[in-house]
Amino acid sequence: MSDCSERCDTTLRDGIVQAERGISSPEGLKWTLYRKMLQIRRVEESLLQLFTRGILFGTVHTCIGQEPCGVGVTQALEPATDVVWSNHRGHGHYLAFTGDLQGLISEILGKASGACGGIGGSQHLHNRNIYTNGILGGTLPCAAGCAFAEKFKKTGGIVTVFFGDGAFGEGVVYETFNVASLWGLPILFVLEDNGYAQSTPKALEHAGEISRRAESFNIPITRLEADHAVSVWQTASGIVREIRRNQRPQLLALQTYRLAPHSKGDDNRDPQELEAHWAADPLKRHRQELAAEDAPRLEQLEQEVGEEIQRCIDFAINDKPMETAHFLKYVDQG
Ligand SMILES: Cc1ncc(C[n+]2csc(CCOP(=O)(O)OP(=O)(O)O)c2C)c(N)n1
Ligand SMILES: [Mg+2]
Repeated sequence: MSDCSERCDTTLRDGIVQAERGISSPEGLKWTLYRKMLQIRRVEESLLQLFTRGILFGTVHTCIGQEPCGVGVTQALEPATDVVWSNHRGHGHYLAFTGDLQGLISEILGKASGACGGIGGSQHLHNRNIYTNGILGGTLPCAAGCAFAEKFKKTGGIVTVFFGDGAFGEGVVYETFNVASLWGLPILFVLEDNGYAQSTPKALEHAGEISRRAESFNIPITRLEADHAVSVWQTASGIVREIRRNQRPQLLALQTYRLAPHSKGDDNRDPQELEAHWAADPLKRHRQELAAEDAPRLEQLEQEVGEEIQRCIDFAINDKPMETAHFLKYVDQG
């Protein structure tokens, strides 16, 4: 994978430079955040199309509608030193944090140029300081371990872990809250509460207000409607500063909504409910604000985003498939 990691690092640096450019002014930031959200939306729409065309296999969980969460929170982090853990719905977190478009698309298509050489796929993304895994709740203790390491090594880095409302059904979440609070770990728990775990509405699964459960572990909670990437960034920035300073965990509970099916075609939600949420699509709202500011700039941005994605898809489709030989060394040959 040496070629791949070289290329990924270059893309990662490009992503960081772009992010730094965007943050130089609040106005620039709004454009940067929109570019990231749009890139995520268009990539995931393309993935669904590739699946329909039989070019893409396996599972794909999109974050369509939830983009302000990953984009706003990761913009508040230090891309070089902080660590991110994400779950089965991790494409957006990965793209927003790394900017590694080619690595993501190739990875999901199972190609050698993927971030993990194509072997990890949609749910097992890794690039330097970001890790994703589909085991619900299982990422939280891993994130706590990383946070312990950052604290122990005095790197100044903090760890962010994204998880959904469904993960609150896993006991390991509470064990992690306990240890994180007891040991004073620099960790930001980000709950993306979209009201459903696959096809189960939250009210059928959880008693009480789930985010309040962190209170009994002495973990401060901030609740926010994640309908605008700028407000998510603003809130997350304040929390990140506090965690860096006092080396204590916090929970950011984001209210959000998944506009697309859980995975690909599996959706049993009320069509009227869906329609109402599509009307409040945070990407559309953000776009309207920018269109009023500078329509030609917006048009150019959208064209660039679309072309870049198409180039990466074409490259991935023509790339060689993942090479499995080097992984077989871990297989017991006896
Ligand atoms: C330990 C475990 N149990 C079951 C699953 C199957 N599963 C995948 S996603 C999901 C629902 C997740 O809901 P939530 O945490 O709210 O995240 P969302 O999909 O809404 O983003 C389930 C049950 C899993 N991946 N891991
Ligand atoms: Mg959920």
